Amino acid sequence: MQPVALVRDVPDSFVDALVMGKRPTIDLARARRQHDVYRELLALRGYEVRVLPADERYPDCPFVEDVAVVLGPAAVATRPGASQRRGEVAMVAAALASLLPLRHIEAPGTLDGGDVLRLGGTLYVGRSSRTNDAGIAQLTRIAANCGLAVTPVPVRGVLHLKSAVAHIDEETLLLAPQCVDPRLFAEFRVIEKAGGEEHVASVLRLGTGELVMTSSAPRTLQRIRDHGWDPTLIDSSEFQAADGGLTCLSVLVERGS
Ligand code: CIR
Repeated sequence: MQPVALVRDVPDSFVDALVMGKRPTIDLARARRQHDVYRELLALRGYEVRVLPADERYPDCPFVEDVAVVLGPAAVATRPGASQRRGEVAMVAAALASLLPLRHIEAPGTLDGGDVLRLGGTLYVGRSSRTNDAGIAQLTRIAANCGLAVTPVPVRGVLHLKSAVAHIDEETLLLAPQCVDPRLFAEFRVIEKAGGEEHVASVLRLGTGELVMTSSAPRTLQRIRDHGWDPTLIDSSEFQAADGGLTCLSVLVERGS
């Protein structure tokens, strides 16, 4: 069956998206063009792209990854750590419920999908400013029913675990050692993000194994190429300005996996 990619349109209010540092100027038209390219690429790679409508009340709504996590046989509707984002969950959860049985993270738990990195049978879960211990404990129980273990990972200096660590292949990760302790990933080969590119080097691994990478991290790209991969490059500058990586713009449901 065809894999599905859920994405969500960019609202006009995206210019007011949450940011960790100083407020950047976001070019809305450019953000929408970049979002179109991202969607087209997923469609070209075989995904049925389902586009959910934007909601002006939620500037960050294109970052669908944070509100839902797919665990194979089930999906989890999260409870985002930023209270302003909790209203984003319902629409994405409804779209996912037509595809997979749905579980929910409940108060006082908080969990952002950007903190959940699945590597084989383990979910590495960032303990970040957005994801708390109660959220991790709830996810651990849900994951156990899907045959998955959970390893918490303290995260510093970036928003989410997946801002710091990306899945390259079964043995290899791209990682920013300033942001997470590489010893927690000792069984993997680690490519380090180049200094100064920690926030902009972002990689999305598709179900086919193909890599898609931001075009704004040339030194990190060279390191990845040196290891034999040739990622497809994509410009996501306006989403990076709002602290988003490439994974955050979609929820991928890989069929039959
Ligand atoms: C936020 O602060 O929640 C958004 N501006 C960025 C979310 C990015 N999410 C992600 O990388 N998974």
